[in-house]
This record gives sequence, C-alpha cells and structure tokens, in this order.
Amino acid sequence: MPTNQDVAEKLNLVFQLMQLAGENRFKAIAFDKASQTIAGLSEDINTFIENENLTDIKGIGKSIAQDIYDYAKTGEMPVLEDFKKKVPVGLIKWLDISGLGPKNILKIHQQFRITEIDELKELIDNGKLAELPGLGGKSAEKIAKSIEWMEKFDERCRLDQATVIAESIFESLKDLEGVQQIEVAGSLRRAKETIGDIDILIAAGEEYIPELFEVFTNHERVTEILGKGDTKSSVRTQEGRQVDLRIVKPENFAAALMYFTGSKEHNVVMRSRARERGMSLNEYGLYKLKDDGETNWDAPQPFKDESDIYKHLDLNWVPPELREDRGEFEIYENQEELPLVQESHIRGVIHAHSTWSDGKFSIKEMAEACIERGYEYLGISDHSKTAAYAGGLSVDEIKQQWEEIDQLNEVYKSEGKNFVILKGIESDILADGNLDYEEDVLAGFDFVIASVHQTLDMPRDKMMERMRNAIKNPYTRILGHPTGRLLLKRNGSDLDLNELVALAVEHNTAIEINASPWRLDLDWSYGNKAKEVGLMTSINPDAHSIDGIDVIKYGVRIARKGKYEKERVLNTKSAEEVMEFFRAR
Ligand code: DGT
Ligand code: CA
Ligand code: CA
Ligand code: ZN
Repeated sequence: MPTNQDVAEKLNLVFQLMQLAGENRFKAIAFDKASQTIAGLSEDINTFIENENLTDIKGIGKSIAQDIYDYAKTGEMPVLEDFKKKVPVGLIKWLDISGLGPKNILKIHQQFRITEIDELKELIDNGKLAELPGLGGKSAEKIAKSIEWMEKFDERCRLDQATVIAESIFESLKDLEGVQQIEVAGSLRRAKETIGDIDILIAAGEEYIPELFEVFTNHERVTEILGKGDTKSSVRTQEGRQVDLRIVKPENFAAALMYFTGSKEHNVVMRSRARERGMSLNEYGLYKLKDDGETNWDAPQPFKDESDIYKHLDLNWVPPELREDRGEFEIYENQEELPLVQESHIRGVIHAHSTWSDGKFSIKEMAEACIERGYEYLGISDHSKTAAYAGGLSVDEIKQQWEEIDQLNEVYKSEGKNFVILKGIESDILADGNLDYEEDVLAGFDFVIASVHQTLDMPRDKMMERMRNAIKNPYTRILGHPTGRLLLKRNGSDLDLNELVALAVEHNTAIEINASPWRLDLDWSYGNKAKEVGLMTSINPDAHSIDGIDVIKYGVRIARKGKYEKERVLNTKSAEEVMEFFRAR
C-alpha cells in the first residue's frame, strides 16, 4: 500500500517531467497541486483509494485520481512511466539552474546524451556547450556560474532573511525619480514561510527604466547581474538570493501586481473566473474576449487597483497572504473582509526565556523591552527541569523566580504602569506525554506551555498518543511549536495536525503559532481546520533575547495566512482576559 508521501512524490515527479517535456502548463500545475494536497492530507490516502472517492479531495480531478488508482493497483503510474520515457529523471535537478529553461535542458540532453549536472559542467569546461546553436559562450558562462551558486546556496531562504534583503532594496528604490508605485510581490508578499526569489514591482514611465535598473543592479548587496532586459532585471545578492525587479507602465501596475503576487494556483482560478465572465486576465490587465476566445486587446476593462480587478470577477479584495487557492474564493465571494489579526492588535508577549534558563537577558530587561514596545504583559516561560541542556529550572529555582516576578510586579504597580509579568513555564512533554513537574508545582504557574524538545521522531501513532496526553493535561494551556520543525533544516514530528487542532479545541487549550522564523509552527496550512473548529492561537515569539521579541511580526503574517481573526489570537487580549483564558479549565 502506498503512503501519502509516496503518492505525493510520484505526482511531483510527473509535474517536473511535464515541465521538461514542454507539456501544457495547466496540466503540469494540476499535478503539482495534487501532489501538495496529498502531502498535506491528514487522512490516509488508502481510505480514499479503497472507497474509490479520491475525487472528493479538493484539487484531485478524475484523471489524476485514475493515475493514483493505477499506481495503487500496479505499483506503477502509467503517466509517470510515459514521461520517464520522454525525459530522464536526472534532468529534474537542472530545472534549478537559473538561466537554463526546460527547452534548452532538453536540447542539451538530446545533443549530448547527458543527464547529470557534473556532465554538464564538463561540457562547459571543454567548450562544447558554447558550440551548441542558440547558446554561445556567454550563456555557457552564465550556466556555469548558476551551477556554482546553486551548489553553494540553498534554493530557498527563510521569510526573515528575504524580508531583510527586500526591505533594503525597496528602500533604495522607492524615492527615485519616476517611481509612481512600488510593491514587493511573489511569495514574500504572500508571506510564505520560505522564499525562493524576491520579486519587486515598480510602476514608472519608460524613460525612467534605464536609470532605475542602474540603481538596482548597483545596490550594495548585489554581487552578480543575472539578467537585464527591457522591463525585467535579475540580480544575485551576497546572501545568494535572487531578486527580480520588473518595471511596468502605471496603467498595468495593478494587474501586474496581482499576477506577480501569485500564487500560481490563485492566478489559475482568477483567470478561469475571468473567462467565465467573457474576459481575459493577464499580467497587463483585464480584456474582453473576442468571439473566437482570443483576447481583445482593444477592449480593456477599467481598473485602478487590485480591488477593482477582483470586483470585475465578483470578488472582494483578497489579502495577499490568503492567495493560495485554499478557500479564499468562497470567503471573498460572500464577505467584504475577514477580521484578520494585525500587528497593531498584539497587546502582550507570551513565551519568552530569561537568564533563568537559556535566555540572554534577565526578566527585568525583557520586561523593560516589552514596555518600551508598548506591550501590556510578558508571559515568561523558561525551560523545565528535564531540559537540562537549556538550563531547565528546578522546583527551588521556580520558587525564586516567582519571588522575583512578584517583586517586579509590585514595582510596576506602585509606579502605576499598565504592565504585568505572568508566571509561566515551557514544560517539556516527556516521552509518555506527561508534563515535567508534580501537580502542586504546575498549579502555581499562571500558565504552562507544553512543548516537545526531545525524541521528536517517534512513529506517528506513538507521537499522537504522547501529544494527546499532553493536551488532556488540565495544566497545559498552550501547546508550543507542535511539530518541532526547523525550516530548511529539520522536518518536524510526524503528526496528524488536523486531529491535534480538534483535540486542542475540545480541551480548551491554545496552540501557539511560534513566530520564530525558524519555526512558524503551527503551520498556516492547518488554518482552515483551525477556523472550522474555532482554535485559539497565540502568536508567540519564543524570545531568547530582546531582539527575539520582534519576530512577532512574522507570526502575525503567518496567522493571517492561516485565516486567524483577531478574536482567536490570545495575545490580542488584555492581561485580565488572558488570565481568564488560562484559568478556564
Ligand atoms: P518562490 O519565488 O518560489 O518563493 O514563489 P513565487 O510565488 O514568488 O514564484 P515566482 O517568483 O516564480 O513567481 C512570482 C509570481 O508570478 C507567482 O507567484 C505567480 C506568477 N507566475 C510566475 N510564473 C507563472 C506561471 O507560469 N503561471 C502563473 N499563473 N503565474 C505565474
Ligand atoms: Ca518569487
Ligand atoms: Ca521571481
Ligand atoms: Zn521550545
């Protein structure tokens, strides 16, 4: 019996090979989407296979369903075998080489019969690639450079890394002459947890383009110019990130912004909504369709911003974070907006470490940093005793810490400050799901965050059992970083997160969105389930330093992406309301 992962991988392979084979883009994207859906599916795919109801899963059409049935029955997926005959699997890696599109990859392969990147490097070194018609020495050099970079740097980076780079380039461009509008687009505007390349879009008159590109390619972060055309220029920064700058005519800006914000999946639905309404949507605008179904470029539909374009398609404006084709169309067809959480709603900090365990600053210093930032409370949660490597607290130390917190709170009170420190702990979830202290100790905290820090790789059923016990524990008020993943470094525990979300609601426990850009855990993609069952979350910085408090902004973006309304974010509430939630058990 195939696992969900097996099926997802096979479908992804089809997607990649289709790209290489120059197959119709929509067809290819359908496989990509089906693959992602199944990888994120909480139920066992075999249940659907046995019941022959795969098409009940959103994003799985009839034909892909058939491919999966065939695969389950025979161990082979005919569509995949077909494409494997057309293009060798080894070429997939080549798709990551910037400056080398699927067409050229296939051409090189057919000419030289090679499939490995090492062989490609050899071809470049001995000058053979440059002799291939249509390529030349310049391209060969560029490809060599790309390979070098690719091997040196990961293909994606974290949200915070991309944000820092994008902000500095954005700042250097935004006030230049001729810039009428400027926005970051792509996955960064959508707040994906990892970013491939950074996309920036400018509206400017044609006469300004050369100078704008000049400034862009001379930015201090830029180490290499990957491409420079009439309207698009790409660079590599010293961090190894690619940044694309596109400059469009002011009248095309809104359509281009929508197009380059994506996601691809969102765009596909938008385009089909346009066609259903006799229109064609592209990166330039919205146009009437001619009788033969072609775009009538002489019949543009008026719009001044993204919102107008959505209106034409009977939708309200969709916040960029939600543009993933995960239910946003149903929502914004009917609703003006969702009351999503915003950074300005956050009133306090929950989940922070101090020098009592592995934090860099004292409780007082952390508290002062919170006050400076306008927060009304700080929920200190140092590590518990089992986390000895992280300076976990003994029962004695806990008592001393409580005294310190009481004293500090006295001072704030006498000074008339609207600020309070809450006594928490980040208790390890032990292997059997128990918390780390006896009941009488646990009862003394204002709140307990329960987190797994060791043995993350138990089999799914064992891990679920462990989590279930932790959630059922009446002292658990927040489940911390549920999967334990470290983005681009380590996969998290194997868990049924949909079930976990439901369990948390059943036991009136919150699950945090750990705002550390390494984690962003709980993942936003469980937001639909969370919304359905009414999960309470808390956007927690897991701060180990003062700077560490400021990652809350990434957590907010991920929470928005997960469709969390302000109401369902614990730390948008007052200290009293938060305490009420902690006590309600
Ligand atoms: P990334 O860079 O991998 O983190 O993800 P994105 O979403 O930024 O992707 P990117 O940079 O390749 O393209 C930016 C946006 O442009 C993408 O979200 C949607 C749009 N776009 C690019 N290529 C296509 C395409 O082939 N079809 C459609 N529908 N949209 C595309
Ligand atoms: Ca991008
Ligand atoms: Ca891009
Ligand atoms: Zn932790």
